[in-house]
Amino acid sequence: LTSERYGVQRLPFSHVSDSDLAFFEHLIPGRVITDPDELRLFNVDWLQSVRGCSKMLLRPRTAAEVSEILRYCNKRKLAVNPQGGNTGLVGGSVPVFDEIIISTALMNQVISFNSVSGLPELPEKRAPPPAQARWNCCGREEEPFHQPRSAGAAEERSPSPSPGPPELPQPGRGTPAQACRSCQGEERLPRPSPELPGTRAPPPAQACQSCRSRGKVLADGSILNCLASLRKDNTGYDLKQLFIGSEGTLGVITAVSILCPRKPKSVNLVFLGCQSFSQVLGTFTTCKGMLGEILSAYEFMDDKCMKLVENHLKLSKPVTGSPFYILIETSGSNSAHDEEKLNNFLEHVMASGLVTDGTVATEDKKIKMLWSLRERITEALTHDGCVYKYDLSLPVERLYDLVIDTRARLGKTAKNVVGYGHLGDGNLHLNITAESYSHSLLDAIEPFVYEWTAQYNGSISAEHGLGFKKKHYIQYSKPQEAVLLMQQVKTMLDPKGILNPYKTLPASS
Ligand code: 2HG
Ligand code: ZN
Repeated sequence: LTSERYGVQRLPFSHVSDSDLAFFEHLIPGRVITDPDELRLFNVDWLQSVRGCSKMLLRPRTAAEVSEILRYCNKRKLAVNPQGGNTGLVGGSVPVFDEIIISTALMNQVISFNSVSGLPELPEKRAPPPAQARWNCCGREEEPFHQPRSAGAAEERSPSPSPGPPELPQPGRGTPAQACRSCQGEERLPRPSPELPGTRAPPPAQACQSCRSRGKVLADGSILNCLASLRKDNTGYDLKQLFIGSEGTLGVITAVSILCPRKPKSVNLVFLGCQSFSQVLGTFTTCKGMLGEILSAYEFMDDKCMKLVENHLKLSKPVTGSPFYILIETSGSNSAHDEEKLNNFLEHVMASGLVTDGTVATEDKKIKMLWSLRERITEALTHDGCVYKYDLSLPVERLYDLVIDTRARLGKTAKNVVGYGHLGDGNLHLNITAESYSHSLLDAIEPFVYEWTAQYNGSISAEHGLGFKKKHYIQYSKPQEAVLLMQQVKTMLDPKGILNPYKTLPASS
């Protein structure tokens, strides 16, 4: 159990009683789960690294039901754990103790889509007003998760999600945590515009424009509807942004809308090998200069993580013998133009010695195969033992130094220390594996990694959030005044602290 491993004390919330059960069964008949076998899956995170002991899972379908649930829980002082796809990587998506899990899995309907604006329509125009999640563009063809296929996809809207495991936006805590990761630079968003640094993620400012969480239910059950289907709306404070990234600690998001760019007509992918990290950086600079407006992803991987993908998942890479690999994606509307640009770029980087070897993919099948080498690293890591994950924002020129220093510091106490990530965003995924969990290994890694990051004014969580595992380290990335303000906001919106307790913020003193 998480609470035992990390020595956490349960806060004085009420325990679920028979009359609570009767209330919920009356409210959402057939959608209250208490069977321990069924609950097991929802109590454990995707990485199987944290585990709670909730005895009840609720599956609302509408914002009105979520509202009734929260109103009741708030009155009774019952703690809740809003859960989206349960794909978080920092222990935020599962209960720590016996919090009631509110799953948004059934709130997965696409409500509407406006093919002219690329925006969803306001549900108020429809009767009765639906209170569901609104998806417009998520989901590449092969997306393995249970996201609804979007109206946007049908309309040839841009598929968005890119590298990495789960963590697709899903309302619930989800949106706060997961979609929100997306909104703040995570990679699974539609790419709204060119001149994109390095991943399929829009730069934060644009990303925030792309994801609009619309319906939220607050701790006391009140429903907050903010306009979401407008491109521009600068009226008052941007409340939606407050909820994005709040990991279900401020409210439950019941509907989201995501701006959908059109699906690009021409997509190319190249997989390259480099002899050093400085060549990876040199290639990146050249790439921005030569591919400019059609560059849609720039990912890097070290050879150690590629080995894990090969050994554990039996995937083979088309280029071998390099300590670093790069994936570059272009997306545009004219294949002849894009291919010409790409060929010029490739000739240049090969001739200048920045890149030693490479392969190009223009067909879907090969593109998917190449992407899987990058997207399945997280999965490969889970087969390597116990994984310690770090998701850092760093000045791009220092990015890989942290991997080297961590490797040197841990020596043989770690099985593998690997680095990969969204180089264009300055986002490193540092992962350390060991045969089993060990407190002493954790002590050797933390706070070392956080101190290292803070000395370069980096962020200790670029896209994954703080959840349960990182909340005590927020001060490495935020000043005390900011943390205090966040705590005050939390207290104002959730005075009894029932929403996803033990997560995101350290307890206020
Ligand atoms: C990715 O980019 C995800 O693949 C997961 O953000 C990163 O597993 C990780 O560390
Ligand atoms: Zn990532």
